[in-house]
Amino acid sequence: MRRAEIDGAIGAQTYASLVTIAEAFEIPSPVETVEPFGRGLINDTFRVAAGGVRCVLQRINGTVFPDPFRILSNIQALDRQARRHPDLGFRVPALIPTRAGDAGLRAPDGNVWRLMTMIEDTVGLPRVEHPDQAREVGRLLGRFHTLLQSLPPEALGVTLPGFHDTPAYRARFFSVLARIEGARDNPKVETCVRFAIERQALARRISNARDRGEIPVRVTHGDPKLDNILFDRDSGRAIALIDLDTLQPGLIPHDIGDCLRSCCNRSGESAHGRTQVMFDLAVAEPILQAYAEQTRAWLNPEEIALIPEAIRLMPFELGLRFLTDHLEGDRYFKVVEPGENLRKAEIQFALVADIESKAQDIEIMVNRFFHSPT
Ligand code: GN1
Ligand code: MG
Repeated sequence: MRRAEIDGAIGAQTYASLVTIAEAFEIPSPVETVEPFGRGLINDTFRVAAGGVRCVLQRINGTVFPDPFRILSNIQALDRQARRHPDLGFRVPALIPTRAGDAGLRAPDGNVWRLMTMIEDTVGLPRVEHPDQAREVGRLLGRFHTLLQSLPPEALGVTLPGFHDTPAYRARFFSVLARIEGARDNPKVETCVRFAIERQALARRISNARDRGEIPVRVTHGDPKLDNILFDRDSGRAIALIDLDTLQPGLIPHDIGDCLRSCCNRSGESAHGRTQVMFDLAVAEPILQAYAEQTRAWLNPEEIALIPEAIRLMPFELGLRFLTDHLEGDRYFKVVEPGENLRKAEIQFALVADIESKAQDIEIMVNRFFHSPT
C-alpha cells in the first residue's frame, strides 16, 4: 500500500506519525515499513517491519475501551499463565514495551498504542473448510478456557463494561429505535425490529442464570471468532487465540456461542447477494466434541445446559448491536459503505432463525459430547 493511501486510511494519522509511534517501542531502529493489517472492526491495526522483526501495532479504540492499560495488564496476566502451562502449547502475542519501559504508549492526542510480536508461521482461515479445522477450533477454545480456570476472575480488570450484557443491548436498541424518527420506514429495518421484538425473552435467560448464581463468572475471551484464531502453517494445529481486548470476567456459554456463530456461518459475517445464511451442523459437531473433551471435567452442569441457548443468543445479540449501530449512524463498528451494519444484522438474524430450526439437533449434540464420553 502506498503512503498516501495509508495517510487516508486512518484520518489524521500520517505515515510519518505511525513510524514515530512504532519507534517509541523497543524494536530495532529504523522502522522499515508500516502497513494496514487485519480486519478488525474496532481498533486500527498495522504491521510493522524493523530490522528483520515483524510486529503488530494497534491503536486501541479509546471510545470503546475506557482504560486501555487495563487490557494490557490482562494480556500480561494471560502471558504469565500460559508460561506456567507450556504443556498446553498455547501461544500468546507478547507485548513489546516502550523504550520508557511501559506496556503501551499514550500518544500526545490521548490515544493508547500497543506493539505486539507477530506469531510467525501461522495462518488465519477465511472459513472452516474441513472437520479437522473445526476440531482444532474446539480444542483451542477448550484449552484456552482450561488454562484460565486457575486464574480467579477478580485477578483481571474489566476492560469493556457491559460487554455481552444482552438485556442492556436490547434496552439500548429499543431506546435508539424510539429516538430516531422514521427509523422503521425502511422495510429491512422493520423486518429486523419485528424479529427482535419476537425474541425479547431470549435476551434475559443467560444473564438471569448468572444473576441467580447458577453459572459462575470466569475468565473468558469475549470474541473467539474465526478471525481471531491462528493455525500453525505446517501442522494445521490451532495454536493462538488473538485479539485479547475483551479478555475479562465473563460467561463460558457466551464464548462458545460466539465461536460457533462465527465458525458455523460459513458464508461469513458480511456475505453479499443471495447467499443462503446457515448454521452448519457439520462444523458445529467437531467443534463441540473437541471442546467437550477439554472441558468436560470441570464445566458445571448449568453451564453445559446453557450452551444451546448461548448458540442462539450470540448471533441475536450481535445482530442487535449491528442494527443499533446502523440506526445510530455507524459509530461503533467500522463500515466500508453505508447500510453494511444493517446487512450484517440481517445476516445474524437469519443465522438465529436457522439455529432455531436446528435446536433439537444442537441439544442432542451437546448432550452427547458433554455427558457421555465418546
Ligand atoms: C468486534 O474488533 P473486532 O472485529 O475484533 C466486536 C465483537 C464482535 C465482532 C464481530 C469489542 O470485534 O464483539 O463479535 O466485532 N468487539 C467489540 O465481528 O465490540
Ligand atoms: Mg475483537
